[in-house]
Amino acid sequence: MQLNRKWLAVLAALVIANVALAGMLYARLTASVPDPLAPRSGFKDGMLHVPLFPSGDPNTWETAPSASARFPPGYSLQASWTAGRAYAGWGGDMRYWLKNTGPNDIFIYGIGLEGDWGPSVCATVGVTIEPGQQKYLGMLHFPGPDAAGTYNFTFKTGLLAKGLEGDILPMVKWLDYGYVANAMKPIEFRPLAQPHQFKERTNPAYYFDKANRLMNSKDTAVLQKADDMLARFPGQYSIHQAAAAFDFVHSNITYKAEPSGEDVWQSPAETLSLLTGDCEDYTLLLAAMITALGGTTRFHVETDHAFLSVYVGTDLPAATDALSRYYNTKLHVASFSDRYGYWMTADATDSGFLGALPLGGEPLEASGWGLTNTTVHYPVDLLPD
Ligand SMILES: [Ca+2]
Repeated sequence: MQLNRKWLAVLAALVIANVALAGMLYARLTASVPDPLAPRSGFKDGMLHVPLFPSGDPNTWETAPSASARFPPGYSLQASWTAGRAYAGWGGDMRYWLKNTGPNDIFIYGIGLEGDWGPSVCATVGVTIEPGQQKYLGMLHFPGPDAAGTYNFTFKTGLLAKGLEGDILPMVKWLDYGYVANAMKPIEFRPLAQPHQFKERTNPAYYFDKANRLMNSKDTAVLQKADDMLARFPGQYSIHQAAAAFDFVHSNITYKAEPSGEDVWQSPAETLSLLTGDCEDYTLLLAAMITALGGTTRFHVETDHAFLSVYVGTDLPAATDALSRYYNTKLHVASFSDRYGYWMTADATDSGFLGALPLGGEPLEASGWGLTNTTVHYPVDLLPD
């Protein structure tokens, strides 16, 4: 009996101690887990930098040889291209490469696209392609039809071919073949979308802290890459430099999906050394390069995706025109706007150019565009470090 009472007392003491401990733990847990979506204060006036919008053509094309041949030397070409998502009422874009599969040098002075839905767009270029070589010729942006559906287009190439003429003293002569067309190809234009509801929070603590901690624009490897952009586009921070940074990340980083359930964010330096990554890694690297060049960017979190936007100030038409000169084609761009001005979308993981619709962004039936495949949108200001 005595023993039982003793045990009961011990048990009671243990229960009390447990309850007290649980209470302390609860108090500690609730006190130390702040709301991960609590807003951080982001940009302040004077922190943002507008890029320059150079008025010149930043592309350096070769001069076309004069055409004086009397006999056709012959040529053989193989075209390849990548196309972005195309929408009725908005348009689409294609990047274009050409391989010289014949025995003679060729010179390409123009590329064009003709669609059976109406438009005909072309761009002046100047590129020599030797036998066996493949070269990038640039991008064409084209308007879309009014109605969604499958249409056909023809790619056109303005070309000269080189040959030798004369028996005793053979001379190099070029023949102008004009614009030659390849076979008709199908292209699908998607319909305009309906607006979509999602939760929006600006600068939520969890993402703000993580993205700002990792985005280091002072890293040596990042600065070196930024210097490469500056060598090609010297001078003050310009939209051409931002586009060159976009093109670098878009073309040189290989997409590597993470095992399901994992979500490791690489620093820009890590991504530069691995040359692989997924969406947030592409986004942080591009952010660091543009910040190193002197620009201002914002990180956008969606349900299963992340992309960047680049601050371009208040004159969106001037920004679009300068960017169109860089890409050598008249662009249709997507942007966000806020009290500071416009933020051009920059989804280097998924889109073909700076200003293209990001993954999950679609043109809307009413007007403009919107995010249509996400339940959240968290814009995160990336403060210069
Ligand atoms: Ca990752």
